[in-house]
Amino acid sequence: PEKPKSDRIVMQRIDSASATEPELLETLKRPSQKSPDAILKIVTPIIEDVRKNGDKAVLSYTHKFEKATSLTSPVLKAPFSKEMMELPAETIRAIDTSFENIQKFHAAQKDDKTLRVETMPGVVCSRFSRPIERVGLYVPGGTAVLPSTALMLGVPAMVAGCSKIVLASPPRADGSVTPEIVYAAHKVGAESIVLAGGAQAVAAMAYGTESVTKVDKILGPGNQFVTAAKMHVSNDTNAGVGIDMPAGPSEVLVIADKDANPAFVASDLLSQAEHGIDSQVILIAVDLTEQQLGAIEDEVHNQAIALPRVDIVRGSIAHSVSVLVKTIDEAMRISNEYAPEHLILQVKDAAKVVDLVMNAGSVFIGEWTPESVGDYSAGVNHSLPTYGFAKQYSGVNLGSFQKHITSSNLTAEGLRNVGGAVMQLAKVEELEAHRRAVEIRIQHMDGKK
Ligand code: HSO
Ligand code: ZN
Repeated sequence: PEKPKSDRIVMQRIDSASATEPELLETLKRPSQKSPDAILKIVTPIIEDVRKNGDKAVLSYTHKFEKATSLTSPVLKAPFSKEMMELPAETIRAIDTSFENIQKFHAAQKDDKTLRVETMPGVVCSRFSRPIERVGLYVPGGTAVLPSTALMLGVPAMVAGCSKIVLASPPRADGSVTPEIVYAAHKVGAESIVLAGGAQAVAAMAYGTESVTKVDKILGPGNQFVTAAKMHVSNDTNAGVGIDMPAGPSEVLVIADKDANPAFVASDLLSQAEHGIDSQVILIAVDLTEQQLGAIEDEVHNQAIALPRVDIVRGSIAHSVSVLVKTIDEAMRISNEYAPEHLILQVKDAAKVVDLVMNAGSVFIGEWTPESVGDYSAGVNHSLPTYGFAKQYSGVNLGSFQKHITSSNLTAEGLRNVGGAVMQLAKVEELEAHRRAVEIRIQHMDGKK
């Protein structure tokens, strides 16, 4: 029997031809997050507690929030036992295949050849990269287990050559970690798994405890508490810890024209919608007839009601939108303004449209490229900028685990060539010691002692 209309899982529509620009932007607004101040009020005392009381504090939060009351240590050290990573052969194969593809793609991002430029005769500037030594990788718990996130963070860390890889993930109520995550940790050569989630896990890795290794950078997605904690510790100059990027709820923007298969389009929208009720999915329909758009909407509804996570989907579809536009240029203008974490191009000559992409975390090109291949196994990273941060941030990549160090190396001739400019600017800035550091050497060359 037909479902009553009100039960229909359908995205709100907006027609760019009749809507004003502010109206359009208003509909494309991300679902609002809790006020950062409110969240900070909750996480700050937790962070302080862990900083002061170390393991004891971490354990007490894990007992309380994860109900893992049997845990006596917040850390599982490598080597991990075989029993902890017992998995069906097909899961092992899937993790291995994904691991290899992610490894290949991130290894190709290596730039370990030193970049060397002689800017003037005798003035050589170089740049080389070094791994960040100790990294902390946060793998969220919550409504889904995410071994894929352990791979997306761990594999590039391993490829970059980070010497200490620490994973953190909230344990299950029995105190254990899902075997998939342990196996991923084992494959990337993690030294330990911190059995904690939330702000307490972030604080433990930022400051270190009796048993948790202090790290230099914390990466990985998480809820608002994790994100607030990452921001807080990265602002504490005494912690000396960096973070990857601010994180918000997940999102996808699909651009579809009349060549697109409605069932494929719907399946991509729903893959993102099932992540969480705060996820947002946007469809930009390029010059579709009422019938074509209706076909996509029917697919969204029909596929959604068959999903185990249909209730989550209902939540996210409620703040999701279909935007009707006439041309691909208009679609891309809106997409670039929205700056989606994932951009899916289900349009004619999709590969050419990539030239128009200015802001996006990762692009999925053509009808045979669902987002899920990138989420798991193609080789690209799935830890991407959300909430519009694709305008200024890149997703996690090899460079996220490296520093670039520069060097200069001058000959006497080089110093003569560039010294005049240096001395003049030092004079302008009235920094006399700077000026003399050049002058003293030039006098020395000239034999004036
Ligand atoms: N789509 C998510 C990543 C993920 N999907 C993990 C499945 N597992 C990132 O936005
Ligand atoms: Zn996903």
